Amino acid sequence: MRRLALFAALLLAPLMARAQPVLNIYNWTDYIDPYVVQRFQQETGIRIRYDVYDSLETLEGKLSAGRSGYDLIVPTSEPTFARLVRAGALLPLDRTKLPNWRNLDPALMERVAKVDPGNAHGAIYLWGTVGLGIRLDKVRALAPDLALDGLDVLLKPENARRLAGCGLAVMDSAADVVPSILRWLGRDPDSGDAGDLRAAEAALLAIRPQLRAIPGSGALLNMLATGEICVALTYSGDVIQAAARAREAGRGVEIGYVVSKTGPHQFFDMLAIPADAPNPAAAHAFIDFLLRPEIIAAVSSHVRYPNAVPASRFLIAEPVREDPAAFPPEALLAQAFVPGTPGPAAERLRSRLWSRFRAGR
Ligand code: N2P
Repeated sequence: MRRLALFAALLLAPLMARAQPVLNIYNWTDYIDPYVVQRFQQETGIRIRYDVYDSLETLEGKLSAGRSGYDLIVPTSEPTFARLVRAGALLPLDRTKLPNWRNLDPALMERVAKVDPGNAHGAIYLWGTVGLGIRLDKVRALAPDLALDGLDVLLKPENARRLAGCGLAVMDSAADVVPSILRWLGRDPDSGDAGDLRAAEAALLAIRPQLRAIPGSGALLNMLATGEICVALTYSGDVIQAAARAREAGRGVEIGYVVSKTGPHQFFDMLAIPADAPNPAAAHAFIDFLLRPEIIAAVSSHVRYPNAVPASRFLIAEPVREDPAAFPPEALLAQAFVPGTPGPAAERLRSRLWSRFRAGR
């Protein structure tokens, strides 16, 4: 009898493994708490396959090829999510499968409804700003008189020249860098005007010889954490994660986060399901799981980005919740701008600008 049971188990195991539902997630690097992934798998028996990208350009490239095979993606509200909504590339969400939708902050959801009427295709996952990660110990030693209070630290060529020795970097993303450059120049961050974009290109090329790298945001986080670079333009939570890792390593690397004095670039990243997702039911289950206050609080505590579930606020680890770099004060947010979605002509100019910047000419 026992032998028969063993035989049956051996025979059935591969069949059962094949029947196990799978959820294919495509998310940003360093943008979830692994415990949350594990807990979802345990609770539901759904197996998660998890891939990562570290720029909107990579995400858009993958999706535009079609049949990505993903069930859940995390595009920024503008430009990527807006374009996908417009192209009909996302599945309308079934709210009857999302009881925790009511936990979302209506005021924040209203802001992204601009590109997704009625919030039909996406829920806000996390949000943040773009600014400078600065290795304070090194930069203070190299330039004690330099005010560390805005993008000038990197974008003024004379500052870049002074600091070049300790390693400067800009993340590799036209979509998430160009708006801050335009704003720093006092121009419209969404401008598609050829003159404005030439000015942005000139500003980037002026510091290009001083840059050690133009890495993807994921690689940049690591370079910042190890102290390999000392000033970098990237995403808020990535800098705060790098700072935490550097502190834990205990080698004296001290990292701070600084945003533009004239108002930072703010972004909202959306949970969305591709129209051709193989397993939309599992994707709905995962979105609803993430919208539980204690789950999204675990995510925010781990990755150091705020979310859109107000009831999670006091469940977030105190050092993260109390960190103004992660949770910017209202006065700063009032000055922030959320970039729009460039049309095809502006997009072409931008991507040419970006290739020339990368090539350094
Ligand atoms: C996570 C970066 C996500 C923020 N590493 C970019 N929208």
